[in-house]
Formats: sequence, structure tokens, C-alpha cells
Amino acid sequence: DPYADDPIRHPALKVNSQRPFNAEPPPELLTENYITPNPIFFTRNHLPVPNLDPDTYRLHIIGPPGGQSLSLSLDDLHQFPKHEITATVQCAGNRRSEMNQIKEVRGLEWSTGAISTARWAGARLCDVLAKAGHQLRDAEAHVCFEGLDSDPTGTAYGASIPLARAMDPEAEVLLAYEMNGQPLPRDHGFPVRVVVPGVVGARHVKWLGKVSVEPEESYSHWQRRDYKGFSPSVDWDSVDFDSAPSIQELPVQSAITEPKDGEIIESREVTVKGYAWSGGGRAVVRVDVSLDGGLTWQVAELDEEKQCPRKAWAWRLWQLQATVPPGKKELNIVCKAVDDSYNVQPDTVAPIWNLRGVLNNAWHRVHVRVAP
Ligand code: MTE
Ligand code: MO
Repeated sequence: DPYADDPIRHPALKVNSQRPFNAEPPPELLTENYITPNPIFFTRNHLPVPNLDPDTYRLHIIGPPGGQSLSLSLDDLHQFPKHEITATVQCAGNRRSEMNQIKEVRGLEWSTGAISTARWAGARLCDVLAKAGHQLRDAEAHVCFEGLDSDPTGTAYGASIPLARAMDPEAEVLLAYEMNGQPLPRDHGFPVRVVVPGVVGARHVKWLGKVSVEPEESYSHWQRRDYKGFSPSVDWDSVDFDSAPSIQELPVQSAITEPKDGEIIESREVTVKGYAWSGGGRAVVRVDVSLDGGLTWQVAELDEEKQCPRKAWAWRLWQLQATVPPGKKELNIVCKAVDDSYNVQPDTVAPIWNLRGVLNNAWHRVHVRVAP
């Protein structure tokens, strides 16, 4: 059993698949803290978790022609200036289960918890690339990452991001060795992973083994044959993966974490809680909440956490204290967020349905009953 050596996990996680391990925190725990505690941070593994020895670990950075390739130990990586950021990681499949209710999709049944936030620390990728002699010459070039996890044929997990993002110090792409002040947990990439703030989780390659600069994006299955969006009309017979760009920055997103769907509200006051986030460093500027399926709206209160303009890498938690309108027997609670480019979420899932069940950012809806 290639999974026999996987780490032990927190019992509160809702497990979507045991081998490989995929799990999300329950909604009420997800928004209990702005920073998600490591043991309940959502986990998305495609393969068994490698067991790497930090003493013999080496990260290979392939240099450009005329530059120098680097073989970095963990100590070597610590010699680069340490950079810290708070960033949210979201899987493209977050909220896939709602898409599946419209029409069957292929993928794990994620609810609203394939998203979490941590304080990450490590070396900046741009500093390490510069040390190897890389420069931003070719606008089409990608930085390709390879994990040390692999399938029985020896194929490693891989993904890539544009070189322009990797070389931009303001994009704050990290080769992270710390998560919330601790060495990375095994499930989250020990000893080193990539963190690409504002970009889909799939590019945050864990158990990082190799970094290279290539004229085109990674040839990995997960870059070219997965993690892409398509029209609702495209099915598995007609899909042409080369026709769509790989997902990088994600669209604006929000979800309700309290109350839960199907709950019974016992008082005349209801507290609605949730998270909101947008890709590319775009800040969430407003969250609207409706108790009547979208007929009337109230503006939620956002947390006070500091956000840097154009570098809003982390989510905002929000809440709304509302009075249940007299005579109401049920509430159709809805939320939608707006980012600083005034991007909004689509109101329903069907028009953004796609065969792989990615990129679901429709208004999130929760139905509750009111106790008589
Ligand atoms: N890196 C490796 N090496 N192997 C993987 O399976 N999964 C990716 C990414 N990095 C993956 C990986 C995907 S799809 C996501 S969403 C994130 O890791 C999840 O990161 P997490 O498990 O720390 O939450
Ligand atoms: Mo993912």
C-alpha cells in the first residue's frame, strides 16, 4: 500500500477521499479563525505523501544557458531573505458538489471548505531564480515546478506559472518552508512548497523537488489536461483541453459557513457568517447578504484585517446580524461578494457548469427553517 506511510490526520476533517487523502474542515470551524490552524487546513493530494528527510533534501533549480544550476539544502534556502505573507489557498474544485447537483461532473465532492488561509514564510522565488542567473527575457516563458510525490509509473505532480509572475517581487511567490510559524506539515508539502498568492491551489506545488524555466507551460497532466474551464455545452466526447487556458488567477468567491443548510433557527435573530476572497490580489470590498433568495439585500460586516492594495492575498471573513422578518417560516440565505475591480459572482450555477466541476463561484445559498 503506497499510502501506508501517510500522516495521521485531524478527526474533525470531512474526508472526501482517503487514498489519496482529500479533506476539508467543516464550515463552522473554517471561519472560526482568520488563520486556519494547520491541523484543519484543507488537504488536496493527488498521490501518496512522500516522507522526505530534511537533512538530505535538495531543491534543484535549473539555471539558464550560461547561468548556474543550484542544488539547495534546507539550510541554503534559509540563507535567502525570509519573506512572510498571509495568503489564502483555494482549490479550483471548491464547491464542486453544487455543480454536481445540476448535472454530473468528474471530481471530488468538495463542499465550501476547499479553501484555507495561512501565514507562509520562505524564500522569495524571484531571489532564488535571480541567484541562478534567470532574467525576464521571454514573456511566454513559464516556471515549471515538480513535486517529489509520484505515481506508480514515476510521474511526479507538476504545474507552472508565468515567468513574469515568478520574477515580480510584488507578486510575492514563495518557496515556503513555514506555515503558521511551524515547519510545513507533511500533508502541506514538507519540507518546501510553492505558494503563489492569488493563484489557484493547483500551482502551489508541494514537496518541491525541481524548478526550471521553460519556453512553454508545464507538460504535466495537471497543467494541460485538467484545471481548465469550458462551456456548459462541452462534454467528455467533445472536450479539447488545448482550446482553453490553464486556470491561474481565480474569480471572486464567497460562501456562507453559518448557519448550515437545513438548520432550524430558534430565535428572532440570525447571525450569518462566511468568507469572501478574490484572485490576483484583488481585495473584496463588499459582501451582500439576502434572507429572501436575493429579493432584498443587506451589507455584511467585514473583518478588520489589513489588506494591501493589489496584494490582497487573503480572504475576508464577514458576518451579518439580522432580524428574522415576522411571519417567516423559512429563509433562503444568499451571499455574494464584490472585489475592487467590481467583479461580481454569477447568481446561479447552471450557466457556469463545466464537465470538470471547477470554478464554481455562483451565489452561495443556504436554506433554513424558522422555529414556530
Ligand atoms: N503538489 C503536489 N506535489 N501534489 C499535489 O497533489 N495538489 C495541488 C497543490 N499542490 C498537489 C500539489 C492542489 S490541486 C491544491 S488545491 C493544493 O496543492 C492544495 O494544497 P493543500 O493540500 O496544502 O491545501
Ligand atoms: Mo486543487
